[in-house]
Amino acid sequence: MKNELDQPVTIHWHGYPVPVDMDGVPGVTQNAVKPGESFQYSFTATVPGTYWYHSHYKSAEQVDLGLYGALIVEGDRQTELDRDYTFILDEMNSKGKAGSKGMMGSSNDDLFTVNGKSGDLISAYEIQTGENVRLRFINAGYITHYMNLGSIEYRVVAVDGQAVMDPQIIQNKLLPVGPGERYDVEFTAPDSSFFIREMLNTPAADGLIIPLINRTSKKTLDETEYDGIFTLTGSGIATEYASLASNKYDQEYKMVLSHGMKGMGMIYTINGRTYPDIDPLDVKRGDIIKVTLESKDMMFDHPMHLHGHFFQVLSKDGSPVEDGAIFKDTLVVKPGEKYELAFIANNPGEWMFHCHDLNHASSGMMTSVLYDGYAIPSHIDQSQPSE
Ligand SMILES: [Cu+2]
Repeated sequence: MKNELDQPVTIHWHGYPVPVDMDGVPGVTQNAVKPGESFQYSFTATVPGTYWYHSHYKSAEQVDLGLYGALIVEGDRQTELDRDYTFILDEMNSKGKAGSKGMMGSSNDDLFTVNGKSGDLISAYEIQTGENVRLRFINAGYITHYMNLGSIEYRVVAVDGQAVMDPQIIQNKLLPVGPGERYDVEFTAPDSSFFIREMLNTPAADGLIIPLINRTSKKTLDETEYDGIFTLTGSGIATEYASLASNKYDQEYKMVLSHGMKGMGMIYTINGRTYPDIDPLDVKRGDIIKVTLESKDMMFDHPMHLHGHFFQVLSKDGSPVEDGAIFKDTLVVKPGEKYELAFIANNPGEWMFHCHDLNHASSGMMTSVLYDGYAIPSHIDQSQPSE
């Protein structure tokens, strides 16, 4: 990567389990790459799935202004696909402003985009009757987008890059894609064209309509009603890893998420504190770790993202997730919700664990998972902003 910007930059490979020195966190895993300088990121692409990459330097500005892209690691089933489309969802400001949230969390963004485009500028994506189509949704923005896939029957075949073992047929349910999350869906192309629509009740949603065009058909599926929202829990799905649900845990941590005021601005807190004054989660290599994420924030969603690892969602609001092991790297914690997670400490280093509303991260909601015996290399200047 060569930095031709007039400010420093790094690249974080969101979701992909890279070695720690490739993780792209300034002041923790590397020095920010100064204007005119270069940095070589290298890692092996052995874990198939849908990931993305983005700046981790002043990311609330740099990601908001578009410094991101998709990272697709193709899997064994790639040859079975006739079409494979990636849709990166985002919100933008038509006046080109960054830092898109006001002090009280209200958004100034007036455009919803897919692959950087909105409204009539959105490309048409071709399908032909009977084709096996995969769509990869990635959310690079700050709010959950609720996608209506028309009346087609689809399967959610991967979540945050991780293959689902027994994907069930879903129909007339909105697909919610939270900040930082990825959902891969597959379907057999119908004998008609159809539209994918964002269903949030805001004018910006009207500009996020993705046409899937079947040129051999004159039919277009009607705009459909929907009767619910796809949820991970209770959908009879499971990813391919062995469940950690009945394990004994080597360490247990609790992270209470909230917000408050400091001076004239908002702060977003973990256990009442802001980064870097939050104790890291200390782990040893090989440990199985349990983390309770509890929102005592009655206003804001907090899409919590762990670098370098996949975690299993064990329970939500006290009810165990019984349909199998769901492994993710980003989890939207809505106001008042409580989740239990577990992960295996299998990637030594220091790894950020933060809110992926990047304004919340830069205003305090960030901590790290720190391996026993690991220290930040001495050549890294720890005074740099890490978010
Ligand atoms: Cu947050």
